[in-house]
Amino acid sequence: MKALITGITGQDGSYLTEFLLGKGYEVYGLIRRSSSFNTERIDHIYKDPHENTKLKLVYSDLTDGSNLHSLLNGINPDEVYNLGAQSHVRVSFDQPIYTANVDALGTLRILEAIRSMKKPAKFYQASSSEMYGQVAETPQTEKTPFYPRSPYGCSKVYAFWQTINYREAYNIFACNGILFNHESPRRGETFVTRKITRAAARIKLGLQDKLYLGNLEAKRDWGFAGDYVEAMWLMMQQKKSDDFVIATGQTHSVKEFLDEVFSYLEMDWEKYVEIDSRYYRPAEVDMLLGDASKAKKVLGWEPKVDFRELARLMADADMKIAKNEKIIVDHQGE
Ligand code: NAP
Ligand code: G4F
Repeated sequence: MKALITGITGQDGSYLTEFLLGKGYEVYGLIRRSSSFNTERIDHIYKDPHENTKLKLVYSDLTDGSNLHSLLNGINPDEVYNLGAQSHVRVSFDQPIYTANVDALGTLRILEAIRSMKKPAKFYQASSSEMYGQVAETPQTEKTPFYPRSPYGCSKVYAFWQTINYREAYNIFACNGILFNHESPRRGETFVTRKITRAAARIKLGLQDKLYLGNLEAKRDWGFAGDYVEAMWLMMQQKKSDDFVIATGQTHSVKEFLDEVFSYLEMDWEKYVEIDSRYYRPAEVDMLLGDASKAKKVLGWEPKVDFRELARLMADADMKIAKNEKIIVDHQGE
């Protein structure tokens, strides 16, 4: 089996690559040209002599339709996982048009490329709980109406419906995974959980004094990224394509995440955290809580890592990084 992943250099792309290689897939990943290295999350796979023949990286971009068209027709993958996106909600308010170009139209460009294939590949779209925005009901299911609250959320709603439209209009196997927030030690450092675990570890070792955050009352249904990529693959193995909510069924505030991490590292977060209005959003999503009953029933999927374990595994990983940083700082001071 041959899979193509957009967004392979991101958090989910790296876990999904490991997962698919483990299943014997040949994996093609689209990477963007960058002036500095951007393959840190997959370097360990690429450099592994057992895996590097089965992982191939090709340059492309979701804004480049003709390139996507020739790549897909040249590679002829069986499955396409569209994980590439400008994925930061706060940034989408600063760059709404770019975000729509990549997240909304980028999805359409991939779908058009798939439609042009002799044997159209199966398609997975990385849809998001951010589409529920100002939630119409709690918990949120596949039937809950969307009310996006950001340019990112609006772009993902567009991509969600285009995915369904290509399924219905052209009979393409196209599914939406509506994933609630999922985190890991590979999470980007500007998302709130990782920002907290990075800072807490550095504060613990005296490398940093303060942590500046925005809205601490927001609540999210946080799961572990490693668990969630399995659900993506399971959706692609069904007889019929469909849409699934993937979530833990528990919601916690940013404050609770702070409590969990700082108390694990034996510190009181209130001594270090300060509020900076720059991190507030023009419109906020106050609370998300997913109901993954359909995925449990149809896919047989279950989350394995809970909130406490997630906070601790991220804190442990960031303590390791901070210890190395401390050695360098101490060495420079000698
Ligand atoms: P991430 O770490 O931010 O990774 C995003 C990936 O998209 C990176 O590989 C990035 O490449 C790539 N990308 C950005 N702009 C691109 C463009 N113009 N063309 C091609 N690739 C581009 O995101 P993630 O957390 O892994 O999330 C994966 C997907 O799931 C995203 O679509 C996200 O919106 C969605 N999602 C995430 C969550 C979550 O909680 N993590 C929940 C629901 C949905 P560079 O490395 O070069 O920047
Ligand atoms: O970690 P966040 O930036 O994640 P957010 O906005 O929920 O988006 C993530 O999850 C979505 C799924 O629902 C994905 F689709 C999306 O791609 C992304 O992965 O913020 C979480 C909450 C927000 O309410 C935010 O206002 O934390 C609050 N927050 C408070 N202080 C902060 C901060 N968020 C960030 N990034 N930085 C802060 O300093």
